[in-house]
Amino acid sequence: MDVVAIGETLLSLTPAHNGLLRHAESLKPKVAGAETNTLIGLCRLGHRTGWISAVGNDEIGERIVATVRGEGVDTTHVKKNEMHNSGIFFKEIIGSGEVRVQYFRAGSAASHMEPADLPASFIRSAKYLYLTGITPALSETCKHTIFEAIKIARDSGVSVVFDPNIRRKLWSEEEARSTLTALCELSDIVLIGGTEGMFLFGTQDTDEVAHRLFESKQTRLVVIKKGAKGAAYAKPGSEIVQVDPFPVSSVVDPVGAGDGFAAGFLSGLIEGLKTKEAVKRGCAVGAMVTMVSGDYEGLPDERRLESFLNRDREDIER
Ligand code: KDG
Repeated sequence: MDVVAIGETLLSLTPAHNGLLRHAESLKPKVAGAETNTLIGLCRLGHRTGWISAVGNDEIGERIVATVRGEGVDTTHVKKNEMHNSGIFFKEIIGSGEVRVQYFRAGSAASHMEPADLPASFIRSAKYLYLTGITPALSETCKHTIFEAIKIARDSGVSVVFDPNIRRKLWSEEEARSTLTALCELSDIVLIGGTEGMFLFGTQDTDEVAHRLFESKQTRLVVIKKGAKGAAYAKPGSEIVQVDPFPVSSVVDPVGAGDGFAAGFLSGLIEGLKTKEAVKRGCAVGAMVTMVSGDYEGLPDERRLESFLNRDREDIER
């Protein structure tokens, strides 16, 4: 496997038209989960991925697994839980760029994942273990599961890539800060948003965030995602490098852009691109995700990514 990830994927219910949920006359069911968004993005770019999770033994779980498997992700290690339901959430897109979510995932099948559920050899088979800060927020057992997965990966030389992906609705500020900081410190590569740097380290200064993360000695690359402003990255002992954004004419749905970034970036690393090129690819895929409704639907395949990267030339050649 190129990348293995652990996390919860949910059924997302979104009003068919932008606006408040209270006025919605119909809802569109979709599948969404930060980790599977990234895995799907990697599959579309030609890479082999696997997902560790749990869903309820219910129709929603069937739909989630069928969708993720249909995109090419190995779902062999997704358990069906007889006792607990699959998670769902409502997602409102109120105006351009304003998104609200309401989760119904407390006590879900995925929130009952435990360290003993981890398929160690599957994790060991990967080049990268991809984790986000959503999973440890789901429950104490999920938190232990993530720490155990990192231990398995580190013991066998699998690189750990971590995106704090802070979800304030899922846990207290103190618990989020202490757990996510600890997880960043155990990770080889940290992909962090500008406001997340502020939340975790009290600063938006790229240099300072990187410096704090390098104190752990485990982290060897920090990528700071700045949304419409592009990204920056740093390695221990080197200067910060800025990467330009890919402007988009209109943002249809910003959710999932960070997961798309991770997919583009990781695909670059797997293909042996230089760090700057991989970060640039992350910016491009993140931008493309925002142009399409849904958390993963806008993820490009290789051809669409190529034409987006060369779009100035395409305009002339068409
Ligand atoms: O990163 C996008 C996610 O927020 C979305 O796809 C659903 O996993 C999800 C979550 O926890 O919000």
